[in-house]
Amino acid sequence: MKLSRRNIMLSASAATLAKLAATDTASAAGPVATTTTGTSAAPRAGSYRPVRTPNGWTLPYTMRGGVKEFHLVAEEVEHEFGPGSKAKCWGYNGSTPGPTIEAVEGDRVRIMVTNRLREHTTVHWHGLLLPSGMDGVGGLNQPHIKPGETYAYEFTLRQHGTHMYHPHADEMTQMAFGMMGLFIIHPRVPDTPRVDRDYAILLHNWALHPGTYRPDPSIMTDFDVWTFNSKAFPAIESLVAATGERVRVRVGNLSMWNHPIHIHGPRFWITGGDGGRLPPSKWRSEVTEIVGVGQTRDFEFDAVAGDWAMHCHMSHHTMNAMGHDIPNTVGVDQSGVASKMNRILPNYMAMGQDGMAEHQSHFEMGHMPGPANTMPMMTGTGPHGNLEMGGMFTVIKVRDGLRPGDYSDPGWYPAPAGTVAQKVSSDPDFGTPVRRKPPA
Ligand SMILES: [Cu+2]
Repeated sequence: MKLSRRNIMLSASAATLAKLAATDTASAAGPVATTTTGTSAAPRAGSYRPVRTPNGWTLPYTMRGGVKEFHLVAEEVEHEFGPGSKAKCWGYNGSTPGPTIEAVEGDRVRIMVTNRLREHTTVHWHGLLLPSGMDGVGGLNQPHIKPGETYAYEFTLRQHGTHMYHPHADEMTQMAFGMMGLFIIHPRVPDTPRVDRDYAILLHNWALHPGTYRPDPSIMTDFDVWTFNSKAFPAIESLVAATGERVRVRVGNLSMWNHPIHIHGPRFWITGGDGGRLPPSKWRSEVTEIVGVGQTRDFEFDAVAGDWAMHCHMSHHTMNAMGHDIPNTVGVDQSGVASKMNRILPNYMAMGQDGMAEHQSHFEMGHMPGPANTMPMMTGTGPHGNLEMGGMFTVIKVRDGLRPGDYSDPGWYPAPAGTVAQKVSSDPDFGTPVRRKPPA
């Protein structure tokens, strides 16, 4: 059976940037970006708790005459989706997604955009309220930014919420190659309840066909790699929190599919998105929330101890490069097939007779070499065995007593005795389950 799954790899520059982001996002975001929770003093206007972009980073700014000045550079980047899958992508400042831009409602911002691509580009500030000439649609609102040129966008932030940026020039190609980023605007006056951990994730899909090294922009529906912040499981960082902390996960979608994002464990509420944080009377308790193409949604919950999966609920979106249009071998007697096939294909293995789960173990034991530069379809190992996941999947790790701001991976959850599902029999005829009779 043809297996194709993809991995993403980190380039050296992206790894350096990730390290920068992992040190202290508050310092990267500037001097106003500090608050403490648990104090009785009213939060200072303009202060905020910086977001954390898993596997990503936040763009520093410079204050010039009361304006926060950012500088984006559109360029080709060497990107790793996960172990064994690298590609030439396009992004900003050495990474895809580009760095997260973070500011406060009421700020005046200036964003320089330098084009180091070999074709023109622009940047559209998706969802932001701004003058028409700053909206970034090439040819409509402004001339295109030609290779080598730098344009300045300048506007005042008149809202708060979870927003995004992306090109509005040759969008099909430039977005397919990974040009996009998050634009987080905090409220001028911090509202309650304060969040203790504020994560931001951008969803994307990639037609990185098995054995290739550049995403295919011509694909409309049939993608190979599904990513959170341009990483596929198991390369996606875990989201870490202390028991009882208030956690927000902001999710934006600039892919070509809608993604039903599902969080296991705690009850979560949809508390806002591109419209900012809603009043609590508008919050919705959900188990799965579709984040549509071009939308953002904020998920909030009080952290409950454990290891909790967070993933897209489209089952093909939690796999890496997928072999499409392959024969269905489940239930097919394949005895003798491998020995016959081995005369023409020495590495052929007859698989899939009893289901697909065996793919991961065959691949990881090296029995079944996959195509070059391609992650296995299913991968990842947990404390109890193979996870058989990929793509848009990560784990929220909640532990008692973590220090505020400690984002280090705490390992697997040490479940208290008696709270783990356990084997009670190995006999298929065990017990007296009630079963429907087959139709006469
Ligand atoms: Cu999905």
